Amino acid sequence: MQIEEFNQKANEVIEELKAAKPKEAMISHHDDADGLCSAAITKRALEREEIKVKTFCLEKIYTDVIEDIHSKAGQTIFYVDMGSPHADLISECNKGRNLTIILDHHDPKPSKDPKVLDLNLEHFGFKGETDFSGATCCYLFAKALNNTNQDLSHLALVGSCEIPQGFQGINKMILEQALKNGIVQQKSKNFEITKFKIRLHSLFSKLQILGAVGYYEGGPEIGINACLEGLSKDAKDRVNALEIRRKEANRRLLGRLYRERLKETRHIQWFDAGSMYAGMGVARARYAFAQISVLRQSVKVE
Ligand SMILES: [Mn+2]
Repeated sequence: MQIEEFNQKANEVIEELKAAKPKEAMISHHDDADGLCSAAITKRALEREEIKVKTFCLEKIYTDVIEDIHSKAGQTIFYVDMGSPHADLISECNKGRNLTIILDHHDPKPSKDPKVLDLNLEHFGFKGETDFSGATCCYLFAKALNNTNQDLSHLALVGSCEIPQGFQGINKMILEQALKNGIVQQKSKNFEITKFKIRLHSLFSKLQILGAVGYYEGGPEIGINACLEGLSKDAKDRVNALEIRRKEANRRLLGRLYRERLKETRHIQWFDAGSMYAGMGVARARYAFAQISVLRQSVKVE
């Protein structure tokens, strides 16, 4: 079975991790809901092993950031919901200096450094577009590390809400187990996280806003905390404020778009959003493009 091959490889990685006896680890994670869930699962799992954790949110992989992270030696570094497509670059920067563990679902490049270990389930025959998310990969790693981490299964499911086809393959198994353990409950057509009384998709959409729109103002940390402790009143207020700001920026963008039309070259159509999305991280561009593609179906996103 493919999943057994994953578990075997995960156990080897866990042995390396335990042999390194790290006091602390760094988790680099993506800024969307899946990235936040991935970071939350990995953080809690490592803290349960008495490893202190620093999280580091990235909207994408920047070469100079990777070079900087790996310039030091003797660290324990995780890349979650990111890293696989850059396993070659990470290997080049690492040069055997740091134990680096990748838990991701994006199309992987091969690692060239024996200290850069990629547990992407694509290496075991699963499809990262439909069968599992970054959070699923983190969850399976966490469960292999310690079975008590099964109580984090809701986060694998929240992160997997980014998969349009729903819970399939490994995710379907995780959902069934989570229902059996009472971690989630069926509420008509939806699933609710039992201890937080919030639907999986509802937490997902709030995390999308916290991570991407709130990127420069502590949104990712608030989101990770909400994954582990539930959504506090403060976190809810923050989501609402960010959502209002995002809608306002989109409204202004659409207004200008109608007035100025898209500029066109042969292959791309583009529009300068100026500073309308200032302070929101690269999410601004994604939201802008998403809006534009609704308007103009012919526009290519990114
Ligand atoms: Mn993802």
